[in-house]
Formats: sequence, C-alpha cells, structure tokens
Amino acid sequence: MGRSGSGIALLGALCGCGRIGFGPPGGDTNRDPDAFVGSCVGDGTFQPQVVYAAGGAQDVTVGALGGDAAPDVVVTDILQSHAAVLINHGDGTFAPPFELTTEVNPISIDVASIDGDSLADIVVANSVSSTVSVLRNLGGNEFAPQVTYAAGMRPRSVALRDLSGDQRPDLTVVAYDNGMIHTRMNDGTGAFLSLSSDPVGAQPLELAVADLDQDGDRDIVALSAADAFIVRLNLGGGTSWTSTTFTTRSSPVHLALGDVDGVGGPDVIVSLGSSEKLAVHLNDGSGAFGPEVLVPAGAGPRGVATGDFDHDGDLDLATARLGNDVLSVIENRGSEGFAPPASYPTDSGPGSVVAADVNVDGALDLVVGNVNVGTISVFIANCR
Ligand SMILES: [Ca+2]
Ligand SMILES: [Ca+2]
Ligand SMILES: [Ca+2]
Ligand SMILES: [Ca+2]
Repeated sequence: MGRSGSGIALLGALCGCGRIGFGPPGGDTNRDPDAFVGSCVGDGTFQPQVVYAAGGAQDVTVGALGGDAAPDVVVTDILQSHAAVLINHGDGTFAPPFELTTEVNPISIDVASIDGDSLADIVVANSVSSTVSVLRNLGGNEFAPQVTYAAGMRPRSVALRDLSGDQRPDLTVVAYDNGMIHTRMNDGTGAFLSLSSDPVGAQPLELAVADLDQDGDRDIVALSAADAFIVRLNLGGGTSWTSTTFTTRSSPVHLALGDVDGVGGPDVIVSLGSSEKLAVHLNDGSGAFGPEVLVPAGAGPRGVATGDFDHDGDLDLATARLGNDVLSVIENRGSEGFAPPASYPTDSGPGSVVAADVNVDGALDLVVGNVNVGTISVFIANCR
C-alpha cells in the first residue's frame, strides 16, 4: 500500500467547516487500536484474493450463522431467486454454498437474530415480487422455509436493525418505484407487524442505519438516485421521525456510514458511480451533514465498507470498483486527508464489499461480491 505517497489534504478546502483534515479520534476509547482480541495487528494491506463460487453475488453480507465466532457469508442470486450461505470453516476459508429459496429478484440482504437466540437469521428484499423473505436459522445449517411480507413497490435495499429500542431487530426497506420507506416492527418473537410507510425521496437506492444524532436510538439514511440523501431522525420508539434532505454529487450508487473524522458521530459516505470519487459528508453531531468532500477512489466505485484496516485509530475506506475489477482500499491519514487508493484485483464485476474478521485473528478482512460471475473474493489482512 502506498504509505509513502502524498496524502490528499482536501477537506479544509472543500468542506469549509474549519477543519484541516480527518483527525484521529482523540480520547475515543471505543476505537482504541489496542482493543482487538486476536494476535494480528493489521498493517492496512491485504493478501491477494481467494475466490469462492457463490452461485450469485448481487449483494453480500456476513453474520454468525453457524453458531461460532467466525463470520459466515450470505449472498443473493438475483437471477436464480435464492440466497446462498457459505459457512466459515473457522479460519477464513469457506465451505461450498447452500441455497435458500426466496421470491423473485432478491436484490438486498441483511442478517441479525430476529428471535433473540445466538443464531443470525436472514432477510432478503425481493425486487420484482415486492416482498421481503425472512429465513429463520434453525441451527445446524438448517433454515425454515421463507416467510414473506409485502414490502412496497420494488424494494431496493433492506436493513434488519432495532428501531424501537426493545433489542429486537425491525425490518426496514426502501421502495424504488414509489419513493417510500417501509418499516415493520418485530413483535418480539421474530414475526413482523403491519407495514408503515413514509415518503423518502425519489428512487431510493439504499438505506443504512446508525445513531446519527447520538441520542441513543437508531436513525436512518436513504440514498436517492436524485443526487441526494434523506436523513430520518428517530424521535423515539421508531414510530415518529423527522426527515431532512441533503444534496450530494451526481450518480450516487451506494451508501455507507462511519465516523471517519472521529467526531460528531457517523458520517455519510456515498460512492459516485460515474466518477472516480467517493463523497464524504461530515456529521455535525446532530445528524445534520455538511457538503461533500471528494475522495479519489478510482473509476466506477460501487459498494463501500469502512474499518480501521491499519490499526491507527481512524476509519479507512474500501470500495468495490465494478468496471475495473478491483477492490480499492483508501487509508485515512487523519489531518492529511486520505491516501491514494491501493487496488487489488477481484473476480469479474465487484459490486459490494463488507469488512469482517473472517479468520478471527484480530484484523478486519474484506469480502467482495462479484456480480458478473457470482463469486466472492476474500481478502485476508496482512499483519504488521
Ligand atoms: Ca438517534
Ligand atoms: Ca464524524
Ligand atoms: Ca486507520
Ligand atoms: Ca482477519
């Protein structure tokens, strides 16, 4: 990785917010670089990809599906209408996938335990069917047949996160065709209640959930194809919300949240599909976001992940670059801004990326979904 290259100190110039660059999170013990449990201190670089056939890879995520600490991988196959699970052997290598039937055009996936046990369950948004499939994990790599719920017109992105505060994850989708956000609350047993609906801007592409105003409950960001993102602040209980629209640059395609400057809570990171940039919008601490700071990423960025890959206490960025068949890792250099991207070859058509410590050695690894060929690329972190 080009640690000796010139940093890109552009935040002060473009953001106008009075900071020179992305500073380290001073005093933030939650991100203490010594707070890992394994023996590996990542150096910010990665081994070459290890490719696994997955049957499809429209979207990829990770979760504790197998009951141990090693994250397993779940993908959706948008053409064959199934999800597929790749169980981690425990060392960051993966068993062949097994398939779980969904409805038509599963486009987005998330995992969490919906019923309070230790096994993560799966939810999938089915675009053409306009439903969400819930796939309950029975243990032993067995899943119950899908239970489906109506989910608006062409749901595009799904999240499984607690919004009400009862520690049971609730179901939220954004529906592309009619610009709505829909939520179904978890009844406490893993079943979902009636559909609530609110406008969320034209052609919503993706949603992400985090506590944006740092008041203890989870809020929502929805990315709109109309060059904007919509911030919905939870006023309590997940039933009453404020909604504010922020403008970003053209051709937004994917969204991530992460506190890249170490202050003010989670910031918004948007990948700009037809440019060579990521747009970072800093959170002022109240869930309001500043103008974009453009971070060079290389051509055609799609999915974005955040993580402290070099263990220096700040969040770095990774993006799957669909047109170039590479994963780019972008080091956060604190007050010097972001380093030029370091790129690693993937399989054909990388569209999504997720960070997780798949070999359980203490350093975050990266898993990329390659949509053209239905494979995943696993990048194991190098240790210092
Ligand atoms: Ca909140
Ligand atoms: Ca921040
Ligand atoms: Ca870092
Ligand atoms: Ca690792």
